[in-house]
Amino acid sequence: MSYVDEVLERVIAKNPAEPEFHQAVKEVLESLRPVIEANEEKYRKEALLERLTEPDRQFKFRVPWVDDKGQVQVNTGYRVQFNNSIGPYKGGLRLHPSVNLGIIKFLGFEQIFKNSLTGLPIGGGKGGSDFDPKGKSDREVMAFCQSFMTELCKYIGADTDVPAGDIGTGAREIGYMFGQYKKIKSVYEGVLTGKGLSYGGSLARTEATGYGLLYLTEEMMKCNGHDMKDKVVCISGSGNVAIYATQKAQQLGAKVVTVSDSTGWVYDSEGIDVALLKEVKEVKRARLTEYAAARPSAEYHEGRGVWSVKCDIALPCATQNELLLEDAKQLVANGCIAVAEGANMPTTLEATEYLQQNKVLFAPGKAANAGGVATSALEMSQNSERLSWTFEEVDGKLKDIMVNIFHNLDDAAKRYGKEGDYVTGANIAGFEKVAEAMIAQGVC
Ligand code: NDP
Ligand code: 2IT
Repeated sequence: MSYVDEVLERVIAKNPAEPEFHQAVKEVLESLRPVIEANEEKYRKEALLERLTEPDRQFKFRVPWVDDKGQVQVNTGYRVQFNNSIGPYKGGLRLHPSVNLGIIKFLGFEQIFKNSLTGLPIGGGKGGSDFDPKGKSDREVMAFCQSFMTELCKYIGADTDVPAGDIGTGAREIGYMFGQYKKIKSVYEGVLTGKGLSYGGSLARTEATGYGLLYLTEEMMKCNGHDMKDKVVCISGSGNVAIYATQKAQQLGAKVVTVSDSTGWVYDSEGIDVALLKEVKEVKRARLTEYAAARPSAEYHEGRGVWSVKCDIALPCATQNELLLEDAKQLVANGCIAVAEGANMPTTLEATEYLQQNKVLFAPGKAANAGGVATSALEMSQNSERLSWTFEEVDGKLKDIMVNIFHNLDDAAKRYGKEGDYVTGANIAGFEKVAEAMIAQGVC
């Protein structure tokens, strides 16, 4: 049996009931086959893939907090420190009722390669909880965040492990967590990124994932003979990534006609009104029905359906496995040119394969959404030198990083005879640096 197949079998057997983790490992290892085969003896002897697929360590802990009625609630917290061979663990904290260990492991595993692709010194980690911030008062969210950080603070630090936002964790949650870390540890350090601007946050971090997604998409389009002007774009999600992807797509001359949330989606024939979307989602924390009610050109639909709308570019920006094979078929039938993943693993393996077979340009999340964590690393740099850079400076660096990522994965794909296969390119380019560092550092 090939080394890749052996390790895949072992991962599935050792990590039962973690389908998202299996899916993420399968995608990476399958596309690394040419590199692994070229170095099989060495990598086997080093047990490189066994080490890469086993987290350095993982924490699971109780998070008790008191709700507004005086009732004690209990959630489960997680932090998986996956691989720190190229820098301190870095990755977000997801707060969503669906969170379990397998989901955090898939996200942490993806983060290793994503962070490597940024070219910055950051390792891979991820955390979160099954706490649902939706419908909770600010006080309840604060109570949860303080309890969560009371335990998490034992394992993190500015040079050890630096968490940030993800689904359900935005500026409010990061603020409460930072306050609690500082209170317990008595250290003022850049232990979290995505902080508010008044206490060490970086300009452009809020926009970074969505903006970065468009910088990479624009470069991919350009290198394949297309531009962004007047392109019709379908976006899913209506959170941090979706909002700023919409904004940048419009700045580049495209027209974004959809956004969605977990209950429904909006089609806006005039193009999404970003100011209204921000008001509904960032200020009121309301449902998309409120957007549709305030906008005559918008239709609201219950359930899923974003990928049925005819578009040139599709940008899934909500969550994992939200773009299925049937959606991929619909996109191809509608003449879609490009799909770029703002979310982590939003496209299933079958859907990705179908899109690639049908010549749709496909940018995987670990490359396309790396702008968020890259700008987090820029926030860490600013915290270390106790300075803050201008919006233009950070945004300029972000754009350079995203353009570089695209060319690195394009070159890696070409080196292995897989021109245009950006999934393979991203996995190879991300893996090479981590593998080299792991081998150089010996058995650890
Ligand atoms: P937010 O919490 O700000 O927004 C998430 C959006 O996705 C909301 O519109 C939410 O709808 C929707 N959503 C979440 N879960 C589901 C679900 N199970 N089914 C349907 N819709 C869902 O998160 P972000 O925008 O930060 O994150 C979106 C994606 O981007 C995630 O995959 C995340 O891992 C990834 N990402 C985020 C980065 C960042 O910097 N924030 C960086 C890189 C990747 P509702 O409000 O109804 O729940
Ligand atoms: O998935 C991701 O890259 C993030 N949620 C951002 C992580 C970070 O450390 O900024």
